[in-house]
Amino acid sequence: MKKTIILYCVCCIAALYLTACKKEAQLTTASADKTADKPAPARKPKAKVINTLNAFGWIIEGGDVAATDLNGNGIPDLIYLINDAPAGPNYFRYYVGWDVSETGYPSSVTGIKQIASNSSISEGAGIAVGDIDKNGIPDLVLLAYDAPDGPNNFVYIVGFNLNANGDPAYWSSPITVFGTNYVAQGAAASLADIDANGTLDLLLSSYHFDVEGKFTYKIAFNLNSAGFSTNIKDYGVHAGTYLGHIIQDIGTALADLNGDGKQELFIVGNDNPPGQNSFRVITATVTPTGELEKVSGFKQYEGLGESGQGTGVTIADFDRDGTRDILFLSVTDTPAEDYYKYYIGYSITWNPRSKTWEPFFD
Ligand SMILES: [Ca+2]
Ligand SMILES: [Ca+2]
Ligand SMILES: [Ca+2]
Ligand SMILES: [Ca+2]
Repeated sequence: MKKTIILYCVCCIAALYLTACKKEAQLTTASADKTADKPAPARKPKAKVINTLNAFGWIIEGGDVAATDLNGNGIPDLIYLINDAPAGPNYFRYYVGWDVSETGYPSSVTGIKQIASNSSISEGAGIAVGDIDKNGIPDLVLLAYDAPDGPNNFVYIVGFNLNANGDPAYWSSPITVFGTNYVAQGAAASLADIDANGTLDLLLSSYHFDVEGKFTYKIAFNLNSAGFSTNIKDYGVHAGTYLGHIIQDIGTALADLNGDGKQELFIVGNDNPPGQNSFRVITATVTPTGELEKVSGFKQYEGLGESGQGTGVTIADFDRDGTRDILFLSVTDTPAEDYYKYYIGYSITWNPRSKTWEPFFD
């Protein structure tokens, strides 16, 4: 009898506890509903639109694109870059497209700007924008991967304090960082505060060109106001980052997509077999010490053209609905002229089934 009473009491307590939990759960649901009650961003149907702009290059080895807001009106502007690599000295050539539409086409463009890329046998180029010297005005990193026989180097320059036209107040000296491999096809640069200490870090990467192509990278932590770092870490070849073995250039983008203080990384390769190209995309998360975790397999997206000599990727809220969107760009070679070709995927979201970050295409 005593046992039954005790058991009864235990059951009562358990039932009371469960009821309390239920109430708690209901409260949580109610407050979650309140958040969900906010009007959802209107997602207008948007077709995938392929934009084409002249790339103003002839023998291109690498290209990229960066979204920023140079004229300060809240509408993303794009900076388009190629590394023109004839025999002899190579040149960066870039221009700005102001105030792009929801599908990425600029309302107007600047003239072309040209500056030495401090390399002569380039394989790949990258662009990144961020406020390195912390004065509230965006700064520009232009990267070339110099790949002569023997040791290869990342060589970059920083244009500090861009005006609305995309011209910097001054350029840094060329900054050289030993390369990550000797047989590169493609390189990329991205800026973010990877170790979350309030100072920007520069991710420099290249793609190791062999049958088991691999992504290799370094991080230049905490760039100073002259644009260089005294703490560069080499992460070598990263296993599980095979994108293909006919990759022509790569692009990278960093953004903290889930708000946990760690940067998500997009690695985009332009796979260039005979015939139609494709974008191949791996996503990962970069830990504050610079290691990659949650590295996905590659997902293939529609390519642009049959000969991509440059690849770019950049993240911004292009349709201004409060979600981040991603732009994939190829610098496409034709016998006559070279073009930037690109499109946007919207509202980057975590796909728990494929364990990768993915945009939507309506
Ligand atoms: Ca703008
Ligand atoms: Ca600045
Ligand atoms: Ca930092
Ligand atoms: Ca958006």
